[in-house]
Amino acid sequence: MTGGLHDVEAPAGAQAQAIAQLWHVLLPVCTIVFVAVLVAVFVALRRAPRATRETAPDVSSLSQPEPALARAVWAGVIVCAVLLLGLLAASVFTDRALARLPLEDALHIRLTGYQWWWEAQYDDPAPSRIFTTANELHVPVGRPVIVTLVGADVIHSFWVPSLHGKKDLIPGRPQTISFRADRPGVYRGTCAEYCGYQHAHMVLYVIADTPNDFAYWAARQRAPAAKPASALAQQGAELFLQKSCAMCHAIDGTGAQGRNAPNLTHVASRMTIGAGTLANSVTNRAAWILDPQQFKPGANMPSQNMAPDELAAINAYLGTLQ
Ligand code: HEC
Ligand SMILES: [Cu+2]
Repeated sequence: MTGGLHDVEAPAGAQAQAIAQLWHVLLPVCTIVFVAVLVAVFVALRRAPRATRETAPDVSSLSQPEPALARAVWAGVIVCAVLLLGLLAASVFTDRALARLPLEDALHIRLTGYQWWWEAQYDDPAPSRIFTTANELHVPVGRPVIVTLVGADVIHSFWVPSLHGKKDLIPGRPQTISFRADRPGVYRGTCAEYCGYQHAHMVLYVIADTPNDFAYWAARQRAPAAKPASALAQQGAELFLQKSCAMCHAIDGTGAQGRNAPNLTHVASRMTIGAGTLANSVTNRAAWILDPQQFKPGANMPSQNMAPDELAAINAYLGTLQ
C-alpha cells in the first residue's frame, strides 16, 4: 500500500542511526570470520591424507608434533576472543547510545495493539486536549516521543525500522519505548510479533512533521467531528448511528461512542484503512464497509448488509471527517 521508508539502512533518527552503525560493524566482521572459517575447512580437506581402495591412508603425520599447526590454532583462538570482545564492546556502546536520548519536553502517546490494528491516544495534562486516532502516528521532527505500549489481546510488537528497534506490546504489562525523528518523512512500521491471522495486515505509519505541521494536525485531530455539510452526509450520519457501526466505532461529538474499533472522528485524514490494507480512497472505503472480510479475512468487523444508497450516504459522511 502507501509506501514510506521501511529500512534499517536508512535511519531517520539518532537511535536507528546507532543501530545501523552497529550493523555496519557486525556484518563485515562476521562475514570475514565466516569466509576465513570456510577457507580453513577447504584447505584442511585438500591437505587431508588420501586413500584409495588398495592403499590405506598415510596417517603417519598424526603421530608427529606439528608446531606450525598448533600456532595456527592458538592464533585463531586469540583472534576470535579479541573479535568477540570487540563486538561485545560495540553492542554495549550502542545500548548506551540508545538510552541516552534526551527526553525533556517529550510527546506522550499511548499505543494499544489490537488484533489487527493500532490505537493511538495522544496524552495531555489537560484532559480536553487528549485525542485518539488509529494506525497512523504523527510526531514532530526533533522532539522526543515516549510511546507507552499496551497489548489489548495478544502480544504484538512495535517496529518502525527507520526510527528504532523493536519492543513488544504485552497484555497486562505496559512498557515504554522512546525515539526521535530527525527528518520529516513517512516511516512505515509493522507488527513484528506473530499475532494471528491478519498479522501481516497490521501496519503502522509514523509521519514526522515539521513542528508547525504537527501543531496544525494535532489541533485538527483534537476538534470534534465536522458537522455533515450536505443532505447526503447528514443522512449518512444518521445511518451510522442507526446501523451497527456505532456499537464498535466512536465519532467524537456524536452519539457514536464504541470502543472496540478504530476511532473514525477524522478517518478521512488518514492515508490508509484497515491498518495499511487499502489506500483510503472513496471507492476503497465503500468496498471495505460493505465487505471488509474480502480484504482482511478474520478482521473483527463483520461484512455489512446495506442498500447501495445507504452505503453511499455513510461513505459520503465518512469522507467529510477530515
Ligand atoms: C463488530 C464491530 C464493528 C462494527 C459493527 C463495524 N465496524 Fe468498522 N471496524 C471494526 C474493526 C475492528 C475495524 C478495524 C479492522 C482492522 O483493521 O483489522 C474496523 C474498521 C473500519 C474502518 C477503517 C478504519 C481505519 O482507520 O482503518 C471503517 C471506515 C469502518 N470500520 C467503518 C464502519 C462502518 C461504516 C460500519 C457500519 C456500517 C462499521 N464499520 C461497523 C469493527 C466494526
Ligand atoms: Cu502481529
